[in-house]
Amino acid sequence: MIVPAITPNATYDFADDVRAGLSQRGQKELPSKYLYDDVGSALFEVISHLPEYGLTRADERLLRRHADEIVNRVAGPVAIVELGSGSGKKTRSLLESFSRRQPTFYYPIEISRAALDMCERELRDIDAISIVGFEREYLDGLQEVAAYRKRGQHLLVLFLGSTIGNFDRAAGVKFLAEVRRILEPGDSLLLGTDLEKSSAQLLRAYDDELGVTAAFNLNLLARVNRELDADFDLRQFAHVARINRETRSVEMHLQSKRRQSVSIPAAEVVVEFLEGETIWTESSHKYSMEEIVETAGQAGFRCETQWIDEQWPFAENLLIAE
Ligand code: AVI
Repeated sequence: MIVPAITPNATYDFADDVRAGLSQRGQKELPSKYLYDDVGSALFEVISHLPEYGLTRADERLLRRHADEIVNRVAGPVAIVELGSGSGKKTRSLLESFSRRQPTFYYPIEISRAALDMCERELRDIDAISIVGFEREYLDGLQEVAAYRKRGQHLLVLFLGSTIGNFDRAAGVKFLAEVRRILEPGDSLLLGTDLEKSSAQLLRAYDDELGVTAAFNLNLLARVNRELDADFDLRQFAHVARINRETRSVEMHLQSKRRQSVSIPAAEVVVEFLEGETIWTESSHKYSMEEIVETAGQAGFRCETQWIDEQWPFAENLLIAE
């Protein structure tokens, strides 16, 4: 069953963020959340099928293999809230297992309307699962769901696909602590985290041969053109993936191929680029197993179980709110 999605109540200001990120001194940057408009979400879906990018498939394999065990470890009755559902495909096996136990509400929370639509289409055939989508920022959506929880009902929050890796480590702990504040003791959080791996493997994953990740990254400039009337010449920027050893992350940048100036009328700014200068668009932090336990503890969770994929270093972590 699908209940119509709840539409946005928060307007985050794309123009302000673009102006601030591109006019700051030093490293220019654009927030990675803006990678996911309709085109970006569709390109990310393609990335998840690329042979070089094993992350999403590892996440799906773990959820498929351990779905029943996860359900058994989560006390019921339970409502499931997913922060950033994407297409919803990887959540299917878990929802099917829950639906065998009892009728369950599933609340996907997404800032992308297109992703929410895709998710609802993908999962609507599962019996005994009622889907209510929220077009919201993660914490706003979680707060709303938590406010309406029924007495005696537990929440299981899903934060899969290593989206936590797109926060820097301190911001990751802060975000988990905010999730914890909204939850009650005994609620759970299933956290998917990509684990450390070789630089060569990471560079292949974030700079694939077909150029899909390059298109995903460059679409951010195309989005600024579409939505803010800018005149970025996409052919004059190149996608670059870099390893940052200090932060144990892989970074995506857009590098200016020449000295150029770009006008962004709706953000009331003209931006000057030097040849070789970059816009930092995303970091994907990689975790160690011990670090996840520690991070969970700092945020007010106990790590109950960790499952690891054998083909692509990735961990599914079941955390319990203390
Ligand atoms: C969504 N997120 C976890 C992806 C990642 O691996 O950091 C986004 C992505 N960026 C480039 N490829 C995939």
